[in-house]
Amino acid sequence: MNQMRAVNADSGRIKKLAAVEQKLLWLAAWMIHNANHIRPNRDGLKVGGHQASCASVTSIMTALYFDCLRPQDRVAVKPHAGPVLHAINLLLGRQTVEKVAGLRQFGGAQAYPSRAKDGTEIDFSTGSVGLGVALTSFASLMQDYVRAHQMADPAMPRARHIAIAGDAELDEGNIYEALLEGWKHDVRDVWWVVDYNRQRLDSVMPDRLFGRFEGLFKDMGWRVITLKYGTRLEAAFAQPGGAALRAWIESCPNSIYSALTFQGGAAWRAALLADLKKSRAARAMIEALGDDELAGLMTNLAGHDLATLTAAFRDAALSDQPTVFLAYTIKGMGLPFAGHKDNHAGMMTVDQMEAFRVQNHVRPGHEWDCFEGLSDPEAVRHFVQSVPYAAPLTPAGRRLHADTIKVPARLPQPGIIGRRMSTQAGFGEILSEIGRAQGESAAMSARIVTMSPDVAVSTNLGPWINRRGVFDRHTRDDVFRDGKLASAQRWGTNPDGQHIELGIAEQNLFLLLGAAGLSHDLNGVRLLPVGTVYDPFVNRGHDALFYACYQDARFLLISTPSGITLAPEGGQHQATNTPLLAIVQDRLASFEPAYCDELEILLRHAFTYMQAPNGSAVWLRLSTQPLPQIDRTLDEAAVIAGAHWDVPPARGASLAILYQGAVAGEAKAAFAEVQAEIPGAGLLAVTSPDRLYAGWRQAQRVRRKGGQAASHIERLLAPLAPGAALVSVLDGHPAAHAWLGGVRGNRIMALGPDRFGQSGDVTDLYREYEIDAAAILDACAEAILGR
Ligand SMILES: Cc1ncc(C[n+]2csc(CCOP(=O)(O)OP(=O)(O)O)c2C)c(N)n1
Ligand SMILES: [Mg+2]
Repeated sequence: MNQMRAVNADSGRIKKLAAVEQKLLWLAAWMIHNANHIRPNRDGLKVGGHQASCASVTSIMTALYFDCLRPQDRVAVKPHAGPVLHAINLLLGRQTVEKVAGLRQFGGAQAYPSRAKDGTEIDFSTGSVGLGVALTSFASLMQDYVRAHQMADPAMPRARHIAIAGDAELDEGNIYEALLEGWKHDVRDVWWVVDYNRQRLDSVMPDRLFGRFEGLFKDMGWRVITLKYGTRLEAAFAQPGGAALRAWIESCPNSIYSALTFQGGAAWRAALLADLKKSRAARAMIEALGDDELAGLMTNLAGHDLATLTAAFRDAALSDQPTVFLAYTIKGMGLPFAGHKDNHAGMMTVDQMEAFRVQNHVRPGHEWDCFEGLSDPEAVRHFVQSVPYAAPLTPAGRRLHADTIKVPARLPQPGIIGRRMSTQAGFGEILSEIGRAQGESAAMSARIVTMSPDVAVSTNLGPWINRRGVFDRHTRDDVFRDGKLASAQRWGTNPDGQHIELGIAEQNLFLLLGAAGLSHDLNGVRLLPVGTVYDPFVNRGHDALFYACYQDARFLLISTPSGITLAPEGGQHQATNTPLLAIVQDRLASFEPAYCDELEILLRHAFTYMQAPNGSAVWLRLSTQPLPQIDRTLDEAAVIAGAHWDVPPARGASLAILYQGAVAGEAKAAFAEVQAEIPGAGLLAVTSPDRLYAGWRQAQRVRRKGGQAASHIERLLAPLAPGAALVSVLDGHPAAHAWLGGVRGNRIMALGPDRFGQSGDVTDLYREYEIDAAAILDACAEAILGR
């Protein structure tokens, strides 16, 4: 009796889920249709959207959001299923009709889920395929980190981190880099649910890929759950003739299966009857079905079977082992182009949409009504409101609150003044001092978490790590230390450690920085993540850096050593483009100090700015070039705003030399000579072309709107004579400075390497790439003479 009741309750639940699934399929398709065919289109450009990709994953998302997910779970949804996610939030009352009717429109719901633009219901932005998937693994690692450090609210249950992935995302290499790194860190509470429709953008995938994934994931300690056939197909397989039917479908190539799905019942019948001549029972089974029933049976894959999906998710939820679900689906399921190989950007025509509307019992004018066309709308509404995920995580949405961490008025200072020292060494020493966790910096010290892709030692993190330890959920011994073998590094791991050591894959660094930099929102725990990487290899992880910034993750990136100053290492290690990346990257404030007193100011600023609601992530480009550290008093606000006068120009001066970073010595040497000829000349230390440029643009905007504003760089250059010459130099592409001539109409000679570097010593390379004192003097002469 009890069992009967349970079965009935379960079939009631599946029916309601099916109603929700029907509404999500309709709403997502309508959202895209509305954007493309109903809304006025001013410019005639294609709006776009992915009805087939949405339909492919609708059952999976129904089963997850309306059966399995708990409020604390965090989900990255494949980008082109954005409309399904918007529709889910609409059903849950967390999204407005106005926004979804404005899909892909300015101010409307975003094409791909966006934390920053769609608001607090989005856990992870997605768009560049593969990155969102991998991010879930790193977010889970960070959850373990804050829990191991007892920083998280103990009343908050552990979240599961779920990626709903397209199968083509598994072609992205960053997935496998993340898998390997996740294995090393023994990640848990991660699910990747793969919408296994065997279709990517261009075509159907080759059959040879089948079976590859399972082995790969298993090798990395993952549980692999293949969800292939739905309940109806499984039942058919159990009937007489079922074995032959199963054998047929198992050996059917993807392309033929897709084509038959598109063609429908009659085509299925013809193909099956032709191939199953020898199995009378199978033929009888097929002949007993009408065309629609046969098509329904043959496309009853597990990824569209709510009973199979929910049972699998419920079962898997009993363990925290990382789990991949390979859920077989059909791209475009339930829509006229289901299975067609060209359906990725395919869209229902106006006539097809009209037929779909009738099929869904949606009255004209009621297209956006969430429960329109259902046989028992009130029961479904009630069901939707009662599922676990419908309970709000916080009254304010899915972002948790974290207090800011106090940054001391001064960072602990190792004795820097009077030494010859590089900014990279200064960084290592200051961080090491912070690592003593004494006095005012103790609170901040506890929240810093460092990470590095196998360059922790060579970027001077070593002393910090020796103080604070390497993080791992499991305590592991340091064989060298315990064997009393001499080593400067103490690398035993334990759950209290504050450095996360990564393998060499730079994308993983930026994904981890991205995850750690969202910890305040995701875990309610403010962290101060610091990542170090060789400056040229920012390029290697650039997409993931872009991605982390797009999510508004907050972290401090230290790229060092940088430029051709890394002289003997040669060209591949000498990036000149990074100062330009630093300018153009939104939500990343970038600096390049020359001296350690500037560095101290900027580090302090970074720890503050990355916590500020209107702040951002911060990037410091450092160098191994030792410079004499002088005793002076700096204008901190100017250092942070991007430049300060080492030697202010006389009013009406005809020349200023500007320098950035490691070439300070060359600029100063040249300036000493220039001063003899032009006593009023100025010497400007540029700490951030990025901030200068942003400030200049901002002032322009204010002025354009009729306001009054002068940016920092405009004020700095104001004393110079109109048309005064500027000569600028940095160890990076000179275009980073060339724009400075436009601020007040100065003639500028911008120096910096603009070709690949090569091995050499600093003297030879600075000469060759024309950033030594002689080159600066030549440029001064040229600028003044106007030649
Ligand atoms: C890094 C990156 N490259 C290319 C694209 C363009 N793109 C968007 S979706 C897609 C194919 C996706 O196929 P799949 O993941 O299998 O999803 P499906 O639509 O089949 O569900 C491509 C190539 C992208 N968004 N990101
Ligand atoms: Mg696909």
